[in-house]
Order: sequence, then C-alpha cells, then structure tokens
Amino acid sequence: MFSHITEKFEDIFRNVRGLGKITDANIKETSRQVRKTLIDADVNFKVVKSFIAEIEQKAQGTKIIKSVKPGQQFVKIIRDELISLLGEKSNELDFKNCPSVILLAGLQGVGKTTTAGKLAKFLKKADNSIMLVAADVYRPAAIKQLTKVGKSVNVKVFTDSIKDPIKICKDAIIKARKNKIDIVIIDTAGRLHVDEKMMQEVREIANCSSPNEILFVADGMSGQDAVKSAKLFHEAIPLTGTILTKMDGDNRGGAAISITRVTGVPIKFIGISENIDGLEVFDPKKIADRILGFGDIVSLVEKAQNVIDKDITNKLNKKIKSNKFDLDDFKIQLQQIRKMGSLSGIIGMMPGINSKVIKKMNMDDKQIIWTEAIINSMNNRERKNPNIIDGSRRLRIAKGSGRPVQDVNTLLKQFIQMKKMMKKMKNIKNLNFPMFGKY
Ligand SMILES: Nc1nc2c(ncn2[C@@H]2O[C@H](COP(=O)(O)OP(=O)(O)OP(=O)(O)O)[C@@H](O)[C@H]2O)c(=O)[nH]1
Ligand SMILES: [Mg+2]
Repeated sequence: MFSHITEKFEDIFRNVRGLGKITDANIKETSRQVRKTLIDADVNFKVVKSFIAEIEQKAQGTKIIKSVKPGQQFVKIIRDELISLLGEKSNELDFKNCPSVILLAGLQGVGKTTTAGKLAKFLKKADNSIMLVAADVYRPAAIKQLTKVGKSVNVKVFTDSIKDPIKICKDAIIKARKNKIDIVIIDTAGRLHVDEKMMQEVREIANCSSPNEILFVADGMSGQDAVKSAKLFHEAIPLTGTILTKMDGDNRGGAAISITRVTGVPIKFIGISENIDGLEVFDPKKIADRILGFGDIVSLVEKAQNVIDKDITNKLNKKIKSNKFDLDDFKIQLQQIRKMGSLSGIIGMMPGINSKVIKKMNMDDKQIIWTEAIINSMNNRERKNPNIIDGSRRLRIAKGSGRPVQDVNTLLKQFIQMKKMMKKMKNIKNLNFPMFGKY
C-alpha cells in the first residue's frame, strides 16, 4: 500500500528533519517536492494546491518560533495537514434504526459483493445479527455469489428470483423486522458508468429502504476515476460514506488522499485484501502515518488479533516451552502469518522500517509457499526430528518440493537456530513472528 509515495516522503523528510532553521528557501524547496510527490501519486490537482498553500503558510508561521528542532516542526505540519485532508478522524456507521440498513452502491466490479460479506463479518463481531440482501438482479451469477459470501461468514442472505430489486429490498426489510435482525446490508448491481438508470434504481431502493448508510464502494486502484464517480454519485444521491477497495494493490494513493476533500464525504472503510477479513476501518491518522512512512504498529497488532487463531498460538507456545516445536508446528505458524496478508505489507506497518529497506529485503511471499512445499516433501519422522535429514534425504526433499537443495539446507539451518533461540527464551508469553527473513 502506498509504497511509491511513502518512499518519496521518506526522502523529503530525511532532508527536512535535519533543518536547523526554517527559511523561505527551504519552505519553497520542500513544498516543491511535496507537490511533485502528490501529483505523481495522482492526487487531485486542486487538493494538491490547497495542501501546499496550507503547509507553506503554517511553515512561514514557524519561522519566528524558536523551536529545538525546526525540521521536526515542519514534518509535523505536513503530517497534521495530511490527517486533515484524510478527514481528521474515523467515522462510525450510524445504527439508530431496527433494522439499520446499509446500502452499498458502486460501479461494476469494484468489490461491492465482497465488501458486503466483509462488512457482515466485521459487524457480526459486535454481536449484531445481520442479513445480506441480493438486490443485483441483472448479473446472472450475482445472487449465487452473495449466497456463497453469506455462507462463508455464516450470515443469512435474502434472495428472490423476481427481477425487481425494489420489491426484493422491501420484502427483505419486512422479514428482517420480523426476525429482529439488527443490520441489513443491501448489495446492488454495478454499472459501467454512473448513469441515470443506475441513479434511479439506487434512489428507489433508498426510498423504500430508508438506509442509515448509503456507502459508495469504489476501486482505490482507479485513482481519480474513483473520485469522479463518487462525486457524481453524491451529487445525485447524498452519500454517508465511501469504501475504497483493493488498497492492497500497487496503489499510488491518489484516490484515498483526494476523495474526502473533493466529495466532502468521509471514507469509512478500506478493502485491504480479497479475503473476507480484508476490511479495515479508515482511520486518517493511521493512514497518514502509513503514507508518510511512520509505520502503523496499532493496525498490525489489530490485524494479528483478528486473523491469528489464539488456540493454535497457545498450542504452539506450549510446544515451544516444552521444546517440542517441530517442523509441522513451524508450517502451522507460517500459515498463520500468511493469513495476515503479504509479508511486505506486514513489515511495512512496522514503525521505523524504511520502504526502501523492504524492497531490498526482497520480501517475496513465494518464500513462505516454498518453505511450506519443502516441509510438505518431508515425511512425518523428518518433520518431528529434522536431525535425521542427511544429504540424500535433503536431495529427495529438494526434488519433491521443486526447490534447490540450498533452500532445504537454509531452512534446516534456520530452524535449528530458531529452536536454540526458543530454548533460551524461557518465558515466552506470545509468539511473535520469527523467520521473516529470506530462506
Ligand atoms: N485485492 C483485492 N481484491 C478485491 C477487494 N475487494 C474486492 N476484490 C476483488 O474484486 C473483484 C470484484 O469483486 P466483487 O465483489 O464481485 O465486485 P462487485 O462490485 O460486486 O461487482 P459487480 O457486482 O459485477 O458490479 C473480485 O475478484 C474480488 O475478489 C480488495 O479489497 N482487494
Ligand atoms: Mg456484485
């Protein structure tokens, strides 16, 4: 997420932090670099203009204040302004009614149906009863897709084969009310463009379902197109928020940075993977810190808490303490890490880790898969007792996994080192993340 823009900001801040004095010349130079970085990130030009004007004016104001570290002050100005641009604080969903209705709308393929499932899972955590409503009656497989999504999160899905989304929504809400459902999430059909037909349909669905939230789902990868469509949509039907999906991709950040200022509508969530857990509450402070390369340990811990299975972790901890941790356990541990998303994404959230360092570390997610393949090629005895893996066994394992013998050697060497380390750490409370390195 945001790797390119983060790298640029890290370079800018390296110079700014060292400034002993804020002068007209270095204000000008810094804002020139910030402007270029934002433009390259596909941020809306008007947003860039007002951002630059704001930081220049505030930096001018600090010229006269005697500060111990003027450079740091300048960094703070940029951070504060970015937080303000992103909307200042998280915006919660409105749940006043019973049932509360969330209407999801957006263009084709942006991730509405996936997001409906993610939202259901997210809201279920707070003990809400949820109903998903399949109001996309046009795409042949749409109802099936939502049904599957609902099953995966164990949430009821209201479907009907009639081709009338308005009636479907009306009936769904009547049923939800009868069954005392807390939250109804309506998945609507996507269109190629924001056109009158789409608007009309969403308007009618909104009229009949009185949603507490109308959320525009937009593809974060599509940059200013996402911003434009959200703006057009909001002009026709007032939105209560946006959700930017696919933020895990190679994202320049332009949509996330511009959309709130351009539309006046807050971003409420971001989609950060294809998985059903891949939804994050949008927090301007956290995102600003990620964009600027300050890391985001809070999100990392939250993410770990969400996806890492406590029972498994406890079992592994016990094994470590009794020195019984073997390669099978190691494989389970790798699978847990893999659930958290891409390795570079995880490492990127750690404060103080420079994005260039991440690139250099060559954090290839394939390495985890390869390691699993190597472990899979071992037999039970070998996994329980790696000491018996001699030269010919190594050759067999390498062949079986399709990896060079060198990789098998490295894995075994690192596993032995890790076991030694575990032996030394007698009082481990929680398993952290050993073995991030390259095997
Ligand atoms: N990487 C990534 N992929 C996502 C995310 N959200 C959705 N997708 C993928 O985007 C594709 C389209 O998702 P859908 O949920 O079917 O999109 P939709 O808006 O319902 O599509 P239509 O109903 O056809 O308009 C799927 O392959 C999803 O897995 C995300 O946050 N990250
Ligand atoms: Mg859909």
